[in-house]
Amino acid sequence: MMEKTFIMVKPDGVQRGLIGEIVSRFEKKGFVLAGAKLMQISTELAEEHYGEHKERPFFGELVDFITSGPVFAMVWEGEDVVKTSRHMIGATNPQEANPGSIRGDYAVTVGKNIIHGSDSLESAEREINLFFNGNELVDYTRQDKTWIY
Ligand code: RTP
Ligand code: MG
Repeated sequence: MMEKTFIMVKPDGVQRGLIGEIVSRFEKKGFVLAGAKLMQISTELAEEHYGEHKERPFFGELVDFITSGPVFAMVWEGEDVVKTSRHMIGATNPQEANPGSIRGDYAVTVGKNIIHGSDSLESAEREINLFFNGNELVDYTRQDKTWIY
């Protein structure tokens, strides 16, 4: 099923120069970039985005971290992209993330795990609407589509 998901390079990934590497992985996989922007997240947006974790002990740190520097927000499109991108990202705790996954290859601690990806279709829709206006997303066909599907 063709889906869209929200992917974000977190402030640690931006500072460590990993935007290009992460874009490259999704691009080479065959997913289609529908929108992207470098931005500074406000506290309000951070609290809304991570609202499901409001009661968790790490919520304050999580909001402080995600607002501590610019992030690179993206929308990627493709068949089963929500689930597949979670595999590409790897386990939340990089200690458990498989080598070959983004967190497995580049991150060490759970608090600085480089990248965010929506965990379900519903989250993807919610997060895309939270971070992007409709006119910031582009609908087009990649020339290699018939070699991927
Ligand atoms: P994300 O939402 O950032 O993509 O990460 P995720 O789905 O893999 O994990 P989630 O459970 O949604 O947790 C969100 C972020 O909170 C931080 N966290 N810290 N100290 C802790 O035990 C702890 N647990 C989670 C992580 O940075 C995680 O990405
Ligand atoms: Mg999550």
